[in-house]
Amino acid sequence: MTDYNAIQETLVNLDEARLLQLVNDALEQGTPAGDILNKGLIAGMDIVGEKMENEDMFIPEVLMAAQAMGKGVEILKPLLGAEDTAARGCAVIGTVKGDLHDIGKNLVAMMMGSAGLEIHNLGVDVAPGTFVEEVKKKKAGIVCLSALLTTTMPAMRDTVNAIVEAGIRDQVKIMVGGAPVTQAFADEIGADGYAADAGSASKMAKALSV
Ligand code: B12
Repeated sequence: MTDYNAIQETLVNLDEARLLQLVNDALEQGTPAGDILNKGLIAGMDIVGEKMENEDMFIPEVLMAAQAMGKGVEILKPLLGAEDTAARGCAVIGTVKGDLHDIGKNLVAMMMGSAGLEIHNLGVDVAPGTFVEEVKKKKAGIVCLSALLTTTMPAMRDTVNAIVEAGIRDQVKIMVGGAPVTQAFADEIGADGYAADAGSASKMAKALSV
């Protein structure tokens, strides 16, 4: 039986080598990659978030945890949700202006990629105009906006408005997500879809791209 608590604790304790060992051990035991991700790494990152809020962990430590998690995800990547490879369309994804959080956005990009979409990942701190340019350049059918801070949620609205002002709103579906984002907020800013996690995001993208 995989000890998910041990994976969470090693992430919180920033013991990267042990963390990667536990991830590999879990895979060898036949634990599904999605469970290791959700019950181990993401649950561990939630604890890191609580500690950050309570000032038990600080930015440099949170960054180290994020890096360790990233390496764990790299191990799991080839095993996560590889469904089919036929291209289903093209999606542009990025974290909005002012926001540097990219772990969740990269997970969404990875899951959508393995669901057969061609993904253009613009990175973090992406200005509304850059989203517009890239959607036009790539002729993307979907644009995905990620925000992890309440202070950067308005940049999502700015991006939706920029897409409308550029006259391309009817050519692209807009999906939004990130911990503080809700369905109500998505509706308010005029997005086409909201999903709470990478798995549902990938399903929604498939539905929107048909
Ligand atoms: C790691 C982290 C950091 C790292 C980021 C490293 C990196 N490369 O991403 C660093 C140290 C840089 C950082 C910095 C800061 N952070 Co920070 N950070 C976190 C932390 C602990 C984890 C975030 C994470 O990766 N979660 C794991 C992933 C898998 O989950 P996720 O991002 O939510 O993504 C999932 C879903 O939301 C969804 N999703 C995500 N994007 C999208 C997009 C679409 C289209 C869809 C459909 C779905 C979707 O799918 C994902 C996968 O399932 C959170 C706490 C938390 N529990 O969220 C705080 C947190 C987000 N940070 C916070 C803060 C305050 C900051 C700082 C302002 C701190 C400071 N004083 O400097 C800075 C801001 C820097 C900036 N300008 O962006 C606060 C935000 C509070 C708020 N309500 O606004 C949080 C909540 C911590 C807290 N409890 O106080 N942080």
